[in-house]
Amino acid sequence: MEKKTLFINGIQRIVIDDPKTTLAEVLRRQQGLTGTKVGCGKGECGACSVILDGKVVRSCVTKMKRVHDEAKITTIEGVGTQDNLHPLQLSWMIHGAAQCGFCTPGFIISAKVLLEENADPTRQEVRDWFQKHHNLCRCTGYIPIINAVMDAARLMRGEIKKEDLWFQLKEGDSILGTDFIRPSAVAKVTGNWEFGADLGLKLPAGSLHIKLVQATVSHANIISIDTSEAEKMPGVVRVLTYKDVPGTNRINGLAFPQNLGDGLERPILCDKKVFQFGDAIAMVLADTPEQAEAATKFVKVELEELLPYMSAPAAMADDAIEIHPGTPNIYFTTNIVKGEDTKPLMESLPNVIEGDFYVGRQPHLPLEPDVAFAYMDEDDNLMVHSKSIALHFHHLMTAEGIGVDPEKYFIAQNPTGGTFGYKFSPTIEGLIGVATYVTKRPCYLEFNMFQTITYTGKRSPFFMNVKMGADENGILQALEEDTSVDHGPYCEFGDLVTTRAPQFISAGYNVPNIRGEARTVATNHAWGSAFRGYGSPQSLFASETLIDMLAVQMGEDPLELRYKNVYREGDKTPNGCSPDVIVLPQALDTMRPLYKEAKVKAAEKNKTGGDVKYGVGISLNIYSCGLDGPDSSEIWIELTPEGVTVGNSWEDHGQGADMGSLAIAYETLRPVGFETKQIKLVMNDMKFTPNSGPSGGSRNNTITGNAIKVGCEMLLAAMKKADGTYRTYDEMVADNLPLHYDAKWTAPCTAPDVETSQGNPFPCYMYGVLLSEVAVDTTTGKTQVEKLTMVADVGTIINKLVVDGQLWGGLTQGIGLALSEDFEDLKKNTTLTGCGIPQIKDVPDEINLIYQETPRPLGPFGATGSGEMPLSGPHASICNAIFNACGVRITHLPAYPEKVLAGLKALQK
Ligand code: MCN
Ligand code: FES
Ligand code: FES
Repeated sequence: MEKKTLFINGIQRIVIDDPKTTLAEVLRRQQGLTGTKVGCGKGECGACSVILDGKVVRSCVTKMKRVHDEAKITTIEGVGTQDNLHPLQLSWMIHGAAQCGFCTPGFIISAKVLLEENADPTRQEVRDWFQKHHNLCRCTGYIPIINAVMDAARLMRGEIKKEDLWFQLKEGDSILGTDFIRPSAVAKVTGNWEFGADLGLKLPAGSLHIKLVQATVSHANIISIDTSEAEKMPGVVRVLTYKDVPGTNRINGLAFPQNLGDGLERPILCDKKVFQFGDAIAMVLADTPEQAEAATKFVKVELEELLPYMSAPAAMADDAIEIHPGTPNIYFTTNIVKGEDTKPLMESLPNVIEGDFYVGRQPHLPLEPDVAFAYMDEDDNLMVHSKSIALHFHHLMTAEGIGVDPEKYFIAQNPTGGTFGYKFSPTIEGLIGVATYVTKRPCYLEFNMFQTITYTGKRSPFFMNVKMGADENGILQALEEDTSVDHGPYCEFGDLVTTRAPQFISAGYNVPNIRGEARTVATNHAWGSAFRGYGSPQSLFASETLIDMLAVQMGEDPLELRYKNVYREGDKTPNGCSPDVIVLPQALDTMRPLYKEAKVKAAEKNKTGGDVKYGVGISLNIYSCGLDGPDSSEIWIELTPEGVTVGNSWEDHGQGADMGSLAIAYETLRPVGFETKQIKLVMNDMKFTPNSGPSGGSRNNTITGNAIKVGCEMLLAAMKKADGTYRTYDEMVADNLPLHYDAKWTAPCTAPDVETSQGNPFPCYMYGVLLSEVAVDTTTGKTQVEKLTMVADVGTIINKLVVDGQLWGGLTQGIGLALSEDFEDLKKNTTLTGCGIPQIKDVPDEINLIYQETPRPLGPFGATGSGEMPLSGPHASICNAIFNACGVRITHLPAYPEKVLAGLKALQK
């Protein structure tokens, strides 16, 4: 141990530290300065950046022995406060640059030093700075962050004033489509938005720390588990195995009736088998995390290793054993039967094209690692706080497994640093629930980044074969498709994602006749969980690449061939229903001149010769809003002396559930004239908030938005007097009228039939057309996306800052999906960079968004969703641009440089 005097945020502090510990640990644990976040813990993400003697350092890799006596340290808490914000913090709020907010303190700290060194940076200098200082963001696509720095610099140089930038709502005016700042922004930019790990440090004394004993192989029989040595280790309170679980020890995967398994194959703690790398075998509960970690090494697990099946084709092989004995590895099948038999048609059509496509196990890579804590409350209820984005689903899926009375069990969502869908599945809830329920003590469990990457769900790889047939005019007539979905060992929502193949292969086009099959396959690779787009990025990759290939084969322009075939009045989706609105011809019309201009620009650049080839590509982007069929959401609203309180479980990944709830309530209540500050939100604690459904399927703006609207309208109806004016709170009380209203909205939809995929599953869809401009270095095979332009139609925009951010962020994840992201190699793909997360230099500074706001008949104020559409097709557009640049057709993602190089070599032969 050593004693130092440090000046932290200008205040002299005596610090006693272990020189081997990190600055992040000292700041967070010893100083309580939890504004500094720890993401990767390995110097890769910059979330933990602080200023040490005038320089930006990553505190998670800065050992205290490098922090000298009298060092000056600035953390986010020292940059500005809620009442005295630094221009960077102001500008971050103004630009919506904090979505989940996990990267925000690190970025602001980093930018502060940049502006101290260079008061007037160019955009490129800002980008270079963040690249050099390893600042990563998974939510925003970096654009609003650069915008925020540029405007902060102008504010600091005195060229503009806050009032020039800050959107001020004139109370009573419509809030729709404005840059109103989300309620959580100020806490995020000041470091006061407390994530699970921050709250975990503030749990009461006597709380237990959990560390897991995890499988390091992918498939094995468990012979024995011996915890006796571990139990004797210092500080250890309990070592729990499956034998200690009071309940069934099974996660309920909510299997479809047609699923050949019972959906109960996933254990909370492994009992008979290990099904994948990272499976939890035992939990060590100790007084400190270090003691728990040390004891995990003393749990002896004897295994009989089995051959792992690491892909769908491997698990489908004739000689493959059943991963879950008694359930075939192919455990769910769905078909599509639309129109006439396609076989004779295909034979008669003049333009037929076929291809095999693969979209892999894209990792979600939120910067916040998975984390949860739990406690028994004063009424003996089990209270779990996690990153859940599906509170009521997770309750249903884990109560029996834990063995807790469902009436005495509640889940709340902590402020969450991004999930991108992985938290649609329970990850940690069963484990923390068991630990707390058994010990009756508060328990805390955090994963590090390695565990988060290797032991949470991933995008389900789709292996697709698709054949498309068009008549002599290029009008699509027939489609045949075959899809195998690798869903890892656990079935939850695997059947559902499989239905997305028939729903989204060829989405956007009127194809009158379709036949095909899709199946879900159990494997021993990472279990499949929802990932933004949920099956549409896989499906659209096949159809958006194939239509490009068809255009080339027919000598047609790819945009024009699409134009001929996109939905028009009277056309039907692959599900056989009418599209909600017709918007794609208009979007393509808007795109056409930009596309032509981009083609001319690329041709000009290519004329100069050289190793770098330039190209442009197009894709449709489409996704649905809602869970298939009569999806519903419940909310409540209450009139209070101060205004109204709205309660819902619109879980917030970081997308802006607070903003959506506030805006829709404010807008509906405008006849009464509540100010925004009179609308209080109570969100995401199922003890107090009703079942609004999960934050998946881009459903909440539509489904929960409608429920909020219905609730507000019920209140308005009650408040309305005969003369058309509205009762006050006091008048409502005097007239003995109810103040509290429970509301529900249900989509008027029917789930598709599993045998035919025909139905009308969704109330609305989101549409976009994306133009990608790329440069391919033919000596290295490396692709750089130089510019993206999207014409987007998400209906009426509820909040412009939020929607811009959703699109920029989603498109950037599409760049990752196209070029670099994967979780395949269990040795290499285990860090953020090892998984290919896009850094600022991988993302173009020009991502232009053009909106077409076609009102949706079933959306609140005509809005639909926005979250997932931007990740449905960008990889297809980028790969089409690679083909346009250099002739290499990428059909199996990612388009790693070596793959492009191999393609170039093959072309030369
Ligand atoms: N919105 C709007 N106007 C519209 C449409 C949407 O202002 N016309 C706003 C909504 O109010 C909401 C946001 O856009 O704040 C997204 O709305 P919606 O598409 O309905 O999606 P959900 O709120 O249900 O959020 C889930 C969606 C999904 S499924 C994933 S995955 C996802 C996403 O949102 N993960 C995210 N966006 C994310 N953004 C961040 N930063 N982090 C994630 O993990
Ligand atoms: Fe320190 Fe990622 S760089 S947490
Ligand atoms: Fe940057 Fe979420 S806002 S990681």
